[in-house]
Amino acid sequence: MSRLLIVSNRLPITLSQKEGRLEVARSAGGLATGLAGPHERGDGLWIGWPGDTGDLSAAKRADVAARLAEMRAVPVWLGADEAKRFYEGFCNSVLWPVFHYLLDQLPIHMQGWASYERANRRFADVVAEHHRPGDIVWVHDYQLMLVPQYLRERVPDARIGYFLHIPFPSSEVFRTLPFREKILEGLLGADLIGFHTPSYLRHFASTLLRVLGISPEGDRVRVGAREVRLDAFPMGIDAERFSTLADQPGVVAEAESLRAGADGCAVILGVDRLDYTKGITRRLLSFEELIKRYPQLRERVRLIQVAVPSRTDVQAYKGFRRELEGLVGRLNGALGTPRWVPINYVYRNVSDEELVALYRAADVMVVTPVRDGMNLVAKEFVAARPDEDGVLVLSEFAGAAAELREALLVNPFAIDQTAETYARALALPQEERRARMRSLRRRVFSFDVDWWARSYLDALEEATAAPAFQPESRPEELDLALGRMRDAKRLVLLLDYDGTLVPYAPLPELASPDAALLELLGGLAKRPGTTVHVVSGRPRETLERWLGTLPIGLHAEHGLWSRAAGVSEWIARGDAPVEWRDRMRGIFEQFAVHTPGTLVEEKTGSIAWHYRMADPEYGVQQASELRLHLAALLRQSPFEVLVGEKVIEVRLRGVSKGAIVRELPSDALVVALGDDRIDEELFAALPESGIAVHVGPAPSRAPLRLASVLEARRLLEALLRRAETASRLG
Ligand code: GDG
Repeated sequence: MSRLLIVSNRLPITLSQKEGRLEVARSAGGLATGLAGPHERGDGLWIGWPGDTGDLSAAKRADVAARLAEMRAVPVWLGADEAKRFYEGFCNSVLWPVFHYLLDQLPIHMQGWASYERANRRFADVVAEHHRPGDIVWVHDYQLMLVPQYLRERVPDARIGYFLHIPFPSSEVFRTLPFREKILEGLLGADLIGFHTPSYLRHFASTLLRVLGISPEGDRVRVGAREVRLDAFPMGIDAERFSTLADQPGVVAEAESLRAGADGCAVILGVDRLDYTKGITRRLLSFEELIKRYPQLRERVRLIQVAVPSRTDVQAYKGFRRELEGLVGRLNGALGTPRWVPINYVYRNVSDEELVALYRAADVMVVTPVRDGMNLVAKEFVAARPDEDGVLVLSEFAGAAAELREALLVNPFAIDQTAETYARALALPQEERRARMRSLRRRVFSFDVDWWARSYLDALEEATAAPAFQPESRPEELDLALGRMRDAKRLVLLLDYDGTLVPYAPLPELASPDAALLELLGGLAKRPGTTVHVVSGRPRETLERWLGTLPIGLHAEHGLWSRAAGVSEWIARGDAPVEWRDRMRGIFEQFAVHTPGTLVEEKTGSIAWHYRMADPEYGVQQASELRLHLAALLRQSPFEVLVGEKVIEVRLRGVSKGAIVRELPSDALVVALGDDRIDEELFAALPESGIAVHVGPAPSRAPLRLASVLEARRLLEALLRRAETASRLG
């Protein structure tokens, strides 16, 4: 079985000083319990920051590392200042608010990016030091989004999974981050990227398209020659543990005592880290509204709000705490009576037993974050109710709402409606409470944390079992092909233009050849026994203007027109009927008008609609619409539809790049280079002895593959030099 290396910002271990000695203890959190099993199995490791240990001496560090090693934990040491800039400065002051849609919490100057990069680099280095071939690496959360890429750079064939515990926001919000491209590239180093919900996955996919121009296909994205899978894995809890704890006599007694202490009041409970994402302010205001609307509830209901201290050094959290405590005071003053304190506010950590007793004592549990990746508290409440009673009021904006549909769902921003939902929850008949709770419990027990870890790791195993995409050709393979080209008495080069000899430009007319390319093509044409052809989808005029003075064959409009080397006359392979062309033009122009940023290009034998500059998502949508429309329309016509790289083209049937191959001398070695779907026609038409070379990451039938235009040019340049091997091409 493969060894599992878990990587998270914090180790699941607490270090503390006792009488001058460092104590090391396991901590409980959701991730720690959930991954304890997989961590124990095999001889896996857990790699992470051991927490703020001050600046330890080298000897003390070695001592701590040895004690951690007994627990299979590996520390990543970060200097105290560096850790502060990285964790408090960047992770919690910049990434946290952006990913939770709270841009008003952002400092004007987003500081700490360099520390974030350095800390991520440090984590990746430690992982790489411990990595053995075959290991599975599972990286967690927003603090470590660059680790997959950095680790991939150090260990190219590592098997890397990543899981995001917080929401992935809409691209409209994500793209406010100045380092947005780098973050996405960091994540794409992984083989599998997991999210809590399908909607975060959807946001991520659309962000990839909008920010990096990469379009995911179904559940996968192609990145160079690699494939990255995307999927949703809603995290669960250790439901059995919470349920058992809730039935312990001590906990049952504590729950009863809490109820007795409530003086006959119904108990509404909130438990959260003190964080501005958890919706505590609006929750309190909804409670105020409840009392105002239903005065009969005065002295009959109480809100217990546990706020657990969190990120106390971060400025926004200090301010939030002051604001919240002011509000609790104001509301208790305004609503309370001499016999009744409506809001019981507790600011401290509680033990597991206290927590579960609170869950058990509550009539209504209010989990109303304004945004939350999942929210485990909601699931814990359900698990802690073996009595099948209690009502869960849950925010639509918590990831948990995607699963816990039997809760009373609320929009926490709608304060009046939330107040009404509280009233409804308090009045819910027992039968309905039971029916809802039973169903919730089934779900929380079936999809628990073990299920989560297992399903993620199974998917990661599968994703990394075999490379699904053709990798770039190895230097030895290229050397072999180069050798054959050098030895050939007659060599014919068929070269696609855009995406093969020059990179794509936003406007077709901007992709003119540079001096180096003209020199390269000229040089190849002069090479003994060599004939060069540029085979493009472009119109004759453009090819003539850009390449017309070179002694090479030119083929325009995907082979409709050809002009032999040194000849000025173009020969056509077909004729487009006028009435059809007018109809096509009408349709294409309509799409261009309704899709901003697109344009129609008219050639003699074809019409093309380019959508490279359109809104990426809308462009793809419109393109598929246009394709469907054309496919139906052209069934009985002399035209056919071609789907290219951000272009849809209608051309005369029977015209193809492949037609050119049939006219070549049979004793020549034919080598074709292309990047586009249309070039596959060329590859398919090559004689058996021919060599097809695909440029770029798209799937292709070509047995040889180069990463980019740069590599393609290097291969051709090597032909001009004797005896140079591909291993030295760069
Ligand atoms: C992030 C995402 C996502 C808290 N205080 C005490 C205590 N806790 C325990 C709770 C619960 C956990 O901490 C909090 O988990 P949440 O899911 O509610 O929220 P975050 O801490 O924000 O966690 C979140 C999660 O990652 C997992 O992916 O769900 O959306 O933000 O388990 O019980 N437990 C005890 N005393 C406390 O004082 N015993």
